[in-house]
Amino acid sequence: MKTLPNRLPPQIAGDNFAESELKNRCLFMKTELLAALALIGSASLVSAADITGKVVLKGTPPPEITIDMSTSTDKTCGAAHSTPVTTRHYLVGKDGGLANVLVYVKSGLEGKTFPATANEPVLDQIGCIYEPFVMGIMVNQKLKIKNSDPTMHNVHATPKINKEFNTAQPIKDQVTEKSFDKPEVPVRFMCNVHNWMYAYVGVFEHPFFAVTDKEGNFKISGLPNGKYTFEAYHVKTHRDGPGVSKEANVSGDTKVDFTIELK
Ligand SMILES: [Cu+2]
Repeated sequence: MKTLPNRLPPQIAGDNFAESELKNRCLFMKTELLAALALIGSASLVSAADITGKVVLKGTPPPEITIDMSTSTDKTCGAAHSTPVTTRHYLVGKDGGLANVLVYVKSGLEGKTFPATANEPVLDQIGCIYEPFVMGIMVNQKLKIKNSDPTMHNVHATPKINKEFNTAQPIKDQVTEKSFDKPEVPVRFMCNVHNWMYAYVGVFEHPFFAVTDKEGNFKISGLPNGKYTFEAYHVKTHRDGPGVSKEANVSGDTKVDFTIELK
């Protein structure tokens, strides 16, 4: 940057303005440059990788069970569906891809802390079914539990590590906010009014988790490079046990696939 000769006094007001304006602009450019350099520096220090993969089910799962809502005294549930509703134990897509599997970093992040993200995911009750069936949240992240039905639900979380709660939601569009302060995979949700209603929520100390889609695919974004153990947990297969784990050295975007075998 060329400095302005300041030994010569400005002759007119216009010159004076031009000089200070130029100084300001130079200062601004310098600040911008420093900010850009800082960004480049931090990006190279905490390079973040996307972990993608597929969870495949090996073996033939038992058929789903039809949920007969007509047995309930609550007729609003059955009326909400025009086709039979079944359990969602094993949703298998193309090439054996298994849906509703919680995939997450099980170890490798020790000593690091991650504050709960500000977004508030929704666990909905619609047509007397929890939606989604499986989801993940962070420790202390606010979870919105919603009743979209014109009937009463009784949201009952039955964790083993976290604090149990049991909340009636008698009004349509009622929302109750809850959170869990300890990691737990999974926290089971049921409804004390409709005995077929279940949902499973994984609670994690970090944001590196995902739930497989209907083709069994998942994506975990923004994981710093490092050595990790990943876990794929499926409610019906793994129940109270651990899921399937896999170690991976992450250096940039990495593919991690899992096979869950029925015994
Ligand atoms: Cu219910």
